[in-house]
Amino acid sequence: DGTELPEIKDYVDSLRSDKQSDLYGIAEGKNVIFISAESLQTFVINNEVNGEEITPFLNSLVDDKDTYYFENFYHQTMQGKTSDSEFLTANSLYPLPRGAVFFTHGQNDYHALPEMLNEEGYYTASFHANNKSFWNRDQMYDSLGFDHFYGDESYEVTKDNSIGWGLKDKPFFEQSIKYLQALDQPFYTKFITLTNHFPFDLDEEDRSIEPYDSNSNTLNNYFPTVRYMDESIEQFFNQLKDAGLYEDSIIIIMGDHYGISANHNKAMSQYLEKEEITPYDHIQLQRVPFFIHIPGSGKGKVMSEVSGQIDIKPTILHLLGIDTENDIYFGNDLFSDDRKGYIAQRNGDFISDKYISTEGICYNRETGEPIEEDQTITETDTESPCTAIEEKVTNELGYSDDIIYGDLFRFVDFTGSD
Ligand code: GP9
Ligand code: MN
Repeated sequence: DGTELPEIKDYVDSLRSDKQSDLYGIAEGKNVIFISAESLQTFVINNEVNGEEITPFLNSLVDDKDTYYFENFYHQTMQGKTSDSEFLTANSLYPLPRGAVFFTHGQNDYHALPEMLNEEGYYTASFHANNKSFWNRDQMYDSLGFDHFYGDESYEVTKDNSIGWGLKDKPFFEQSIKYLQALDQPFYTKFITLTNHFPFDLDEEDRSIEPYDSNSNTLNNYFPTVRYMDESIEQFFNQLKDAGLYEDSIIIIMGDHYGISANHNKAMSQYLEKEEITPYDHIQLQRVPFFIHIPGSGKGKVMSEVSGQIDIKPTILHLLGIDTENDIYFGNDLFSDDRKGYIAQRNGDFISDKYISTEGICYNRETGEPIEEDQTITETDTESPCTAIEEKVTNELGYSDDIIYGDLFRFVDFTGSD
């Protein structure tokens, strides 16, 4: 019956400040084009394979004066993979510890980003050239407030223009433009890429760089498909310019989750020239790129703050100048000075400004040294400095689960007249 709600509301209110950031409203009334980049991890950014740049276009965005790039941004997904990243992005709630919330709680009441934008006069749509019922998207998208879902039946998919999971990214973006041009503005649109998906199959003709050479074909083939996706995104930027949609839009790019699992640690350590992949390294490999591109803003920079997918909803709303005072969510506006300072992983691990906690060990985030062995930290006499954050993380994950399992938003009046 929602008796837990006041306690949860108090908690989420304590996570944020009343003061809006300097960028509040900078993109008011603009279209939002959100690109979910399949399996894109941060370790490929500004990196090379066989002496070749892997992501030349994304690298150029890192240095672009209109782009904010978050170099310490973490995915927070579990078994629901892409769908978990969609859930985090839309709701700033955590996915579930088991299964995919898209399947298990697709009919809950949510107060999601598409629905909120809808109320502000935005048209909202998702584009993804896969079967609409995959991950139960057709049902969940209704619950999240999307006006329309352009699934595989909206695309011309042939043997020639598809590989692996379906339509290749370049024809996907190419064929999407006509739909985008026809939408009422302002719009919020999400594009989910597909080619850079395990097992990273790619036609010879689409391969601009050669695979890596290690005992893992997965890692080896990852690099050419990442490059293909990079090129498809560059092409999309140009198509948006040609279509006259670029100037009035902000473009956001996010890696959805890791592409290279811990099964490939040996090859990964070879590639990264490390003796081994430690639990600390493993957490650092959960970083995925996050870009906010605001044409004409001129103030872009590399942001080093610890951040994650939980932060996307409040960040977008604040950029658009939409107040979130009565909303219930667990992230922060990434441009606010007053943030939580930690990112929770679904299994209770976390990354804070100073520490990384995983497998019960507390590491210095900067050095990667376990705290007990780190002479520079002195406040460890009685308990690990990770303990206090651990408690908050457990608490917070529990509140989020309560909301989902209890379908608690049924009982909330988000208009603020409480
Ligand atoms: C499927 C695509 C990939 O439609 O989003 O899903 P994933 O396996 O990455 O969750
Ligand atoms: Mn995915």
